[in-house]
Amino acid sequence: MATAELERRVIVAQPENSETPLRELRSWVTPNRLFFVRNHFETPEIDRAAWRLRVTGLVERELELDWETIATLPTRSVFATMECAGNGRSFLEKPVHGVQWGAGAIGHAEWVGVPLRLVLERAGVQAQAREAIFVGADRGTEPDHPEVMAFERSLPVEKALEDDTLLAIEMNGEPLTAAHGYPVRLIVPGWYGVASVKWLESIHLTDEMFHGYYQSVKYTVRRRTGSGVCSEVVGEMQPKSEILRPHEGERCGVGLNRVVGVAWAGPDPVEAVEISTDGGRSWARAELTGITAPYSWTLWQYSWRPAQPGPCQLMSRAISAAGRMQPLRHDPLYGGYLIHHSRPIPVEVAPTWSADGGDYTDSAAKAAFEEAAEERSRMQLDVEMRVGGGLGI
Ligand SMILES: Nc1nc2c(c(=O)[nH]1)N[C@H]1C(S)=C(S)[C@@H](COP(=O)(O)O)O[C@H]1N2
Ligand SMILES: [Mo]
Repeated sequence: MATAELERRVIVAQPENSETPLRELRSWVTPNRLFFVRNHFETPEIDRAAWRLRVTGLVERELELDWETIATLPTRSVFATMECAGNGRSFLEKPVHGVQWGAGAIGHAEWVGVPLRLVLERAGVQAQAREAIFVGADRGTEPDHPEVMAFERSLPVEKALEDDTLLAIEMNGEPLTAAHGYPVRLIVPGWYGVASVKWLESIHLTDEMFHGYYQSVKYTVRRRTGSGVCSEVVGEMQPKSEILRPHEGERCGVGLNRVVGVAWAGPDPVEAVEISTDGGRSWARAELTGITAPYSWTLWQYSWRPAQPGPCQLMSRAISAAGRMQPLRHDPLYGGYLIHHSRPIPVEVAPTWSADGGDYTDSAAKAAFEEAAEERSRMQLDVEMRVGGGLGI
């Protein structure tokens, strides 16, 4: 399929909540116009000439910076995968409230921006500051919050000061689009997308814990601790993988089939991907076919040669460099977030080898096809690599 025909898959039209067309992806980097959009409110219209970024609260000097001032500061490039914490919600056995995402609330991009640290150092963060609150320009209400509010999230000051926490101005070499946070958005690599506040307008330093709507009523999970269960704000992305092809219900054949997908592990590089073709009973290693780096998803493939026709359940699981493994079940304490368990993809293995839907019995044609399939699996990634200053690539 030609990339030009692809579009984001709309889940909610207004405000836009749309998915990356994951099944059709062919590239390591997700093109901007296909990159998923998660909006809580309508997209604000921002005039860059009038736009200012304010830094207030526990700082030596409050700042009001215009676009030109920010754009002349040194920049840094970080490749990072961004996933919405609610990605995959529609696959939960028990329906949970919220946007009913399929698998595509995720994308991978090169973010170029000014390290937030440079701006915070200009302001001079006071020693007692514990959190930085980030405020977006979008405003609206929620059913259980009828008063108009801004989209606000906080980070611990230490996280805000990390080199790779960016005030991003470019995405894949282009200025941010309105949908993705023009003119400036926060990027917190390795964390669920909710941390990366779009249309950033102000940053407020405080010595208190921030309990805004999007990190108390929404975007929190419960977690088991030694003594019970505690509530936690959604932060780092969990290890996860997706089978991109074959698609659910697709007809495969006895013989060579190429299973391809992506895997990611938040701040960790992916160490390995395992595949099961029997619904999770046995597992084999897939081949990582692309770059493995902190923050970035990794492409993988598996040459699958089923000997018998019949229905099959394909599953994949990611293992991070820190040894974290994607689980087989959703943790009910996570509710509608952190949905990162392996999901079986049912496919049908046809009795004869087939390509593009036709059945072939000619063994020379079959051998040529298998050779071409092997060849394709060695193909270069279709992105020009530029290695930037970030910890990720
Ligand atoms: N101002 C603002 N920032 C926001 C949001 C929002 O609704 N408003 N959504 C957040 C969520 S939940 C996600 S997953 C990411 C999505 O970023 P994207 O739309 O560029 O893919 O933006 C985050 N930043
Ligand atoms: Mo999200």
